[in-house]
Amino acid sequence: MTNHWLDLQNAKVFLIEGSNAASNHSMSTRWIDKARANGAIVIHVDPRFTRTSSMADIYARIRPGTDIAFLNAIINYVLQNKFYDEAFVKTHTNALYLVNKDFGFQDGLFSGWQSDKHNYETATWAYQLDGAKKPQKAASLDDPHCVLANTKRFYERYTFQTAEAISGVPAEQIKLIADTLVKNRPATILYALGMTQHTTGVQNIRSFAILQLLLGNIGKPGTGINALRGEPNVQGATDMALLYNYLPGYVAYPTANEQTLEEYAKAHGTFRVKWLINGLKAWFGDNATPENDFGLAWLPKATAGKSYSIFTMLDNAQAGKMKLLYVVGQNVMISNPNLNLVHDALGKLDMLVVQDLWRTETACFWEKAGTDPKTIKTEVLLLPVAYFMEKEGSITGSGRMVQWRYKAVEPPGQAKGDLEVFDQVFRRVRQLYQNSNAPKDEVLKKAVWDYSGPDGQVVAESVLKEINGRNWKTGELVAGIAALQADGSTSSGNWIYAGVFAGGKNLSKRRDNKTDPSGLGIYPGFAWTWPGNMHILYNRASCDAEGRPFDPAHKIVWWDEQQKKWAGFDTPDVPAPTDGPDTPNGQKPFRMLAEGVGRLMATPYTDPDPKEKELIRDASYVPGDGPLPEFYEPVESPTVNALHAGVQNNPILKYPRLKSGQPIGTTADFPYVLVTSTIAEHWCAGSVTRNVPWLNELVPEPMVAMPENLAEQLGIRADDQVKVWSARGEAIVKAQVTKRMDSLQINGKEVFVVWMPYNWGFKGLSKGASANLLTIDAGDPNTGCQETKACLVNLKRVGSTRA
Ligand SMILES: Nc1nc2c(c(=O)[nH]1)N[C@H]1C(S)=C(S)[C@@H](COP(=O)(O)OP(=O)(O)OC[C@H]3O[C@@H](n4cnc5c(=O)[nH]c(N)nc54)[C@H](O)[C@@H]3O)O[C@H]1N2
Ligand SMILES: Nc1nc2c(c(=O)[nH]1)N[C@H]1C(S)=C(S)[C@@H](COP(=O)(O)OP(=O)(O)OC[C@H]3O[C@@H](n4cnc5c(=O)[nH]c(N)nc54)[C@H](O)[C@@H]3O)O[C@H]1N2
Ligand SMILES: [Mo]
Repeated sequence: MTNHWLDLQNAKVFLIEGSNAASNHSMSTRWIDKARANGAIVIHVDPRFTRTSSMADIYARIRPGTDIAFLNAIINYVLQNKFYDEAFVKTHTNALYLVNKDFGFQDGLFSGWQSDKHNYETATWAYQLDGAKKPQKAASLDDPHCVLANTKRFYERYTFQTAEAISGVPAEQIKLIADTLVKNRPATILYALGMTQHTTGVQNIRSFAILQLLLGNIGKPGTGINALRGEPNVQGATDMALLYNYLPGYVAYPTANEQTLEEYAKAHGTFRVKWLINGLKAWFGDNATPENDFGLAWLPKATAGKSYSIFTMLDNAQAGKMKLLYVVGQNVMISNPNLNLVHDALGKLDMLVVQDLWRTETACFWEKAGTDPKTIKTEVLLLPVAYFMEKEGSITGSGRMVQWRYKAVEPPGQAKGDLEVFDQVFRRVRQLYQNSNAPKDEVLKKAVWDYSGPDGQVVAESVLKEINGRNWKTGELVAGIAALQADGSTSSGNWIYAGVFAGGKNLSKRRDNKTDPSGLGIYPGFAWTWPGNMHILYNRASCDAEGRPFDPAHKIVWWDEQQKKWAGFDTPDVPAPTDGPDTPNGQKPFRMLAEGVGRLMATPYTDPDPKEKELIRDASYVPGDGPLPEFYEPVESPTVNALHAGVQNNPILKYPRLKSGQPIGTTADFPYVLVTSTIAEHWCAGSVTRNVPWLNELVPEPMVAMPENLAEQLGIRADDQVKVWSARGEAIVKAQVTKRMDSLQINGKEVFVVWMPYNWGFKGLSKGASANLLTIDAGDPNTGCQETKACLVNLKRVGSTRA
């Protein structure tokens, strides 16, 4: 989230798109309801009418995978009619920056397309630079080469009528939604999996960014782009480098081209190298010195441009190239798409280690129906672990708030907390390698590993202390990011968490829910929010160029002329608190981008470091599939791309990845669109909830939901047994015939969408067919996020469950 949960109460409009917040983030409704009581308007865009739709003033039914067409029509309307916030756009975005004159877009492809390599050369997307390698700016927004002009030209094709033909949302309704957003500010956007689980997932979110930047809806109370995160600690997990291409704190993972700190700085900038040095110091301690580049050589290096996502792992397992897979808290035999292939891959491993609470479908993959366990050579080890109330530690929620949780009960039997398991595994592995001289094993020998208290038990807080960081000479815990140095005198396991343990106090334990000086829901003494206890990111953008709040009645930060520093109810999001609006640092509301302003076009730019000859201060990354979001059909689609039939799907996508096991179905055999998701009554893979009898009573089995008109066509009645099959697998489940689903008119043809929950499998108290037997394992080419919100299936009645 750019903003945070309590801030939802400050919005005048909610655009909830690709999220069933009322079911899956039910706490959000407390703050949405508070805003509604003050007259806020709720817009919900979803292929299904859900509990969230029932709280909406405007519900728009959309075809899965077509949000870019829908959003681009709104953006086009804003641009054509100059409904954008001109002061905000000129000061806080790259609208005035001049773009390379060779930039263009034609027939579905941006300039720089390399058909042999299947990707883009991005030079033509770049800014025009001056002699000091700084971007050149136009005198006015009318300059035909500025970002805003390029953006406007790109969006012209997206009329309300075009968007209706692609998405199924009626043109008048798109206009109504656009007008509602234009006339009522601030507006906030809430999104989740309906937007991300697509082969255009990153560009879906880019559309949100462009819309909110144009409307001036960033950095202020009641605004923002708010990802409602999933698993309780998934925000914390991604902060701590669960993502394969990052070290903790979203610091680019070093590749084999970056063997030294200098090479790393050349590629990623001196800004990021500082965080890397503090990380290395935290991980390797006294072994990390300036002379040995703080032990950078000991970190395993990635191959540049290679994906290390779960798909790569499973593809490697499938090809027999992976020996051991260690699965912690994930039930891949339920939650990954194309499950028949996953099953095949697990059976080709030498060993599978599962660290879980239960004997899950993954731990028991050899029990799947139709499998002869004798043909599987994989040895499986199950390590039983404690559940959340049986251990202590921190949880970071969607609003980046870190909260401490305490242990309530002892774990049963031999189960141990994950931290304790990792501690024991690490110590034993290190023991095994103590006599090795191989360079690749240095990482094991040189790592700092001491998380034990006096009694030898691991102490969770000692991990949080390492994450916070220390002054390496005095041993004192650092007070915040500003204290971190690039010379090895400080450490921090994750720079964005520096300050969580300021003054030796675990601030994530704080619980002051009374003190809110802003009156806007910012409680600085409740827990601790990264970075630096900042609740609203980009909050510098809530002020004009001079540092005065655009909306004095809802101010959160400002430039204090008397004190000569940035001040406020929230921690100001500025590079340096004493660098005023008359300095370059005072005009960088988006300081994590090399140019410091919000990007309407995402152009490649590296910022030269004035202090370091030949090095850059910062490099910013661009999505591989374009500087602006273009609509492409899902891999399996019920229609042709209405904008450019020659480029049907995301052009940089490489799918299928394997020679077999990844077939692509077409409408001739699979006429219906399947969307999958979770339900309020079960949790994800269902490993936990399908073992709770009360929840099984609420929703005892999986189903396929379909509209009444489709059920009638196929002769299906409610509760009939229905076979659902795709190019990859089949499932037999109960029919749910419902008015909540409906068909859509797409490119002049009727298209039917059906839905299945993905929470079932063959273990647990409630068993049922897995939806992921049907889904496709194509992923967004930038992130690898699976396209489990759109694939093609067929349906047939196979029997009745009625007496
Ligand atoms: N009770 C409960 N709560 C949960 C979970 C749970 O299992 N149970 N899971 C947690 C986890 S891990 C996560 S990630 C979150 C998920 O939270 P959500 O993202 O809300 O979950 P979904 O229901 O998968 O997807 C949201 C909506 O997107 C819609 N959708 C599908 N395709 C599209 C599309 O192309 N465009 C648009 N506009 N909408 C689309 C779906 O119909 C669905 O209603 O919930 C978390 N909360
Ligand atoms: N078709 C389709 N597939 C999807 C999705 C979809 O919308 N559609 N959503 C996707 C999303 S967003 C997600 S997050 C995934 C979720 O998929 P998974 O992560 O596979 O599912 P979970 O059920 O949340 O949890 C996995 C396991 O963690 C175990 N567990 C719980 N607590 C602990 C603990 O403290 N320690 C350890 N070691 N284990 C623990 C549980 O017993 C469970 O077996 O599914 C994805 N798959
Ligand atoms: Mo999730």
